Amino acid sequence: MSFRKDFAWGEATSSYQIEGGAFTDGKGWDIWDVFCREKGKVFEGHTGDVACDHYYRFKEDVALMKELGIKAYRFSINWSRVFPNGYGKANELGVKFYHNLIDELINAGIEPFITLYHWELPYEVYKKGGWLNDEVIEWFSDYAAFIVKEFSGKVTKFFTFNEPQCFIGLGFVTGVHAPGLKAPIRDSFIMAHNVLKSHGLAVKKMRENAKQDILIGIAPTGSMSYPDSDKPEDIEAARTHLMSCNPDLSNWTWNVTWWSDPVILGEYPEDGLKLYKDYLPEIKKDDLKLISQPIDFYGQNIYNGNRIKMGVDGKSEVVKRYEGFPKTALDWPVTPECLYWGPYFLYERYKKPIYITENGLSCHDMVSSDGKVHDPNRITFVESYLKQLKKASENGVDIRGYFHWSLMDNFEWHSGYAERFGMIYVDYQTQKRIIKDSGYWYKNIIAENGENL
Ligand code: IFM
Repeated sequence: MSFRKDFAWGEATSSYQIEGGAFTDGKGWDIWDVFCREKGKVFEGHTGDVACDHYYRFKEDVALMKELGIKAYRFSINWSRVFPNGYGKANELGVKFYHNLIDELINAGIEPFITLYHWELPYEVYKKGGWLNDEVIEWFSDYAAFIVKEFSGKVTKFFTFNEPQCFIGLGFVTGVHAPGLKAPIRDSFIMAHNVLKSHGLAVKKMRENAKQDILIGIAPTGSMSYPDSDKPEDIEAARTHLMSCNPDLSNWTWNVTWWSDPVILGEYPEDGLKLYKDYLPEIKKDDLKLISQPIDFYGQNIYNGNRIKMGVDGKSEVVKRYEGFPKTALDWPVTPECLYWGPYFLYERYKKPIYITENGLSCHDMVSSDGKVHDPNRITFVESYLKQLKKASENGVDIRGYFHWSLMDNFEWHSGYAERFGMIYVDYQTQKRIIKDSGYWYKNIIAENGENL
């Protein structure tokens, strides 16, 4: 089968990156509101205060999605818009905003996919210790239960966390993202364990509170590994490389298995337990039982990967990229093969239906003299990646959907508005939107269900 008939052709965004309305209608501060106000943390002092002004322009944005024929939209809810303190009394106006957005999507024939956490930790929760404080497990799962109680009459697909690798790694290990800390390594492992326990308890409470059957997943990220050739030893080397824990403690969060094995297989990977043993908190049997609450699908954000071959010493070896290797505006390598081999290896290990929850690139887009935005590099990139995904689907990997990152240009974290990832161009001075060439191209792919790839 190429792509399923009900394939979720999607676009993705996140709340802080597009909404704006940062201090509107009772929203509480989140850690990004605070971080952006620290000198020198974000490119040229940019903030998400206004971003794409989506809080006020969501109707126009949904209309644009409809024009593009988008079938599914993955967006995140800002925890601190719903619970300004992280727990306690919900903020009715914040909840209403998401109801309005969801109703607009459904009326436009677009299926909403909700992500509960795309990095907007309420500042009040952070002040109480954030992910280091065990109480966060109750607070997050209560928030998750509330969201499901509120929206599960209309929405059936939910993701708990987006990219725990990033929000723990960049936020608390290297400190380039909010809250900008370089915590002791031991603390980062406590936080990671609490994130996973929060996921598990959230899944449990979400099911208990759902008004109809809902489907739940998680959306981690990571660099994929793909073989240098079709030789079985290279394939095995790539598999091992992808499924190994990162020995570099200064960057340890960048791996697949430390996060996904406990969630799906109910245990931490053995190599990680050995590598990280001096830094781990107590891991109880009951913790793993909680973390591995059954989920329905597996999300994976995939942007690039490494070519791997079997070394002469019988170990996986990264093949050096040739001079002039294709790269995006952010200098990320262009490696379409990762959208075949990534899902292939992940499906083999976790045996769950897969959604590609993010994939895309930043380009140096600008408005041309004809008033249009021509972005041939984005078309080339997405086309080559989708071809690989199609091949994976044809070879039996259960791929349910693809969410391009991103619907529109937005606040790219510490790079501010300097990077453009959207299929829709945003002029931040006027908030005018222009559909880029890639948007029209994607429309065509969607209309043909990818048969024209
Ligand atoms: O913009 C981010 C997104 O928030 C998380 N995944 C990667 C994207 C591009 O950097």
